[in-house]
Amino acid sequence: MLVHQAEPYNAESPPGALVGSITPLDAFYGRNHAPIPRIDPESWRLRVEGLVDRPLELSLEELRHRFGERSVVATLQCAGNRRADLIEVRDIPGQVPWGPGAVSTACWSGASLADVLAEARVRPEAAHIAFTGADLSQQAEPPQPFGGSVPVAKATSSEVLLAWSMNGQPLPTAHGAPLRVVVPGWIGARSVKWLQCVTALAEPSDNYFQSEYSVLPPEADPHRAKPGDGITLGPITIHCAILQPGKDARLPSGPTEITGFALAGDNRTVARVDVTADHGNTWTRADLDPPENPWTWQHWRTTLTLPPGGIELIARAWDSTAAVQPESPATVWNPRGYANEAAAHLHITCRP
Ligand code: MTE
Ligand code: MO
Repeated sequence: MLVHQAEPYNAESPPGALVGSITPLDAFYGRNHAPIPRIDPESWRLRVEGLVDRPLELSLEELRHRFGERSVVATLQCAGNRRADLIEVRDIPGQVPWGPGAVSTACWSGASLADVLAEARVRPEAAHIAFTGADLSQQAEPPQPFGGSVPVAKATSSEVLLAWSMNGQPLPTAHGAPLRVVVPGWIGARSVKWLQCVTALAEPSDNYFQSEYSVLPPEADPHRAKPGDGITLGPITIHCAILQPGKDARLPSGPTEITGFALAGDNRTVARVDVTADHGNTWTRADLDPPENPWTWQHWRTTLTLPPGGIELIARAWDSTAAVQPESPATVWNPRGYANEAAAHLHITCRP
């Protein structure tokens, strides 16, 4: 792991860990805003409340027995992934300088959130479902538990889980045990770990982190921004990464295999990935693995014949709505350094 911070623990997956369809538990990235809370799974209860006709309080055993287990393979990606490329455009103080490894894929298992909400009978005036974790973050003033919300339509989609298991193992403490939300296709921040409370609301969550995860205009001062000043992040957008060759690799010129993955946003699929080694004069279409589902990365590969010298490889992905990644991180720079959706760039050197 590439550890950015020991406490709270923030570490990205090394590139070699992202080549498989599923990321092993010990290589799955970790993103935390506070120390990992201590929870006794025996006395822990999930509360479901707010604009519901039947508030619930459920133990893990009750959740398992009343709702049964579903599994969904889904990629989680932090909205701060690839902030390092934005920092090269202009500094972003006080934020984790993530490289391209704040993204991983797991097979999540747990109860369908839709089933739990149906049991609680969400009232028609509820428009958002908020999640609150058990960890207290000092980043908020005064300190607050981590939380956020998604609209009712997303919360009641079949892919949204209250997960107690990851890759067939009990959910690790670092990833939210005893229970976490998994919101496939949305920024990682909405997949709240150490879940305590699910609340049906008329408005989005007023948790600090709901509005912190937003794109501010370039001239804004992030320390003075108020909720509503930015574009609140939700569904992720089309993204891709180059996995092979590695950054700054030195290799022989000639036919060279280039590999990577692409990830589409909520309910979209990856339509195409193109790669260039000549600044976009010619693009080669990569071979793309078929999608597992709309919420999981798709690996791709192609072979380019590379000349000797310094080379910049660029890969760009298109989604099923024909949205394409913008060329440069400068286009999308923002004061908190979120949602860097620019095309993947990588420098390598080829020997004659
Ligand atoms: N949930 C809680 N309770 N506390 C957190 O700090 N971080 C969020 C989300 N859920 C966070 C949380 C963010 S920003 C991301 S990207 C994902 O968890 C990361 O999940 P992981 O650590 O399991 O990879
Ligand atoms: Mo995140």
